Amino acid sequence: MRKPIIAGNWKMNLSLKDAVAFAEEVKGTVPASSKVDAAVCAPSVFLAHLTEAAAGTDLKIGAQNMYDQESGAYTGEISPVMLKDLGVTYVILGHSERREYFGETDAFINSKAKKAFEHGLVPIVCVGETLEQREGGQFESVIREQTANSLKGLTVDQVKNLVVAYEPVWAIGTGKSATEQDAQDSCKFVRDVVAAEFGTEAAEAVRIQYGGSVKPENIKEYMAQPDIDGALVGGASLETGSFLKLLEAI
Ligand code: G2H
Repeated sequence: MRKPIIAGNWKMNLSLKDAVAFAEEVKGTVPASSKVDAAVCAPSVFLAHLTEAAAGTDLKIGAQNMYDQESGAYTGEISPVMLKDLGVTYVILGHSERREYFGETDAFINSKAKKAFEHGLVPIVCVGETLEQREGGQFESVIREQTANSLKGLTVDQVKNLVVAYEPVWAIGTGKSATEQDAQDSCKFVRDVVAAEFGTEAAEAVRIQYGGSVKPENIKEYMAQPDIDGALVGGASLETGSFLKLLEAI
């Protein structure tokens, strides 16, 4: 049985004061990590404060990005060593906003995923098609390529331990969520690609999240699907009440 994982993706939102207050408020209330993995992926400038606030609790902290080098002349970048040093657990890689606005490629995301593992971070690797690609019948080729290329060269054990977030770009922040059947079919397709590339053992173990306008009102339907193991949640993870409701629905 795969353990569910609910991760908030705060994107570029909240103030430091709000972020710390959030962690203080939810850290004692999140369900036990034996039942569900609960995390918030925060802007990097909040991470040190959040890992300190949530230390020793079942609320885990994630970053939203990292660079694929340990250190050096990379102005403005953040290394996996730094994230690990702060007590960060997860790192989102290849979110569609990074692919779209910052030109991130599968090869770059793949390089980051390898570095994340080298330093003991758990990558949440994002894949997803645009509306144009879906309507143009390219769903399968796009998702196959993104999944296979982003995970290329990882070991079976690494694949078993990472998280893939399937997020259709047309459902992100738009309020237009995929139907639970569409989300299930897409997550199943991702799992089939993992099986083809890494074998059935890896495919059975890898956790696949659905993301895109998930909220307390619709999370139960998604979580009831056999190939959906959790959710990557943007807007609905910004307030403690709704974040806790998402977890209670598991
Ligand atoms: C998709 C998701 C979080 P939202 O980007 O990764 O955001 O839930 O606001 O659609």
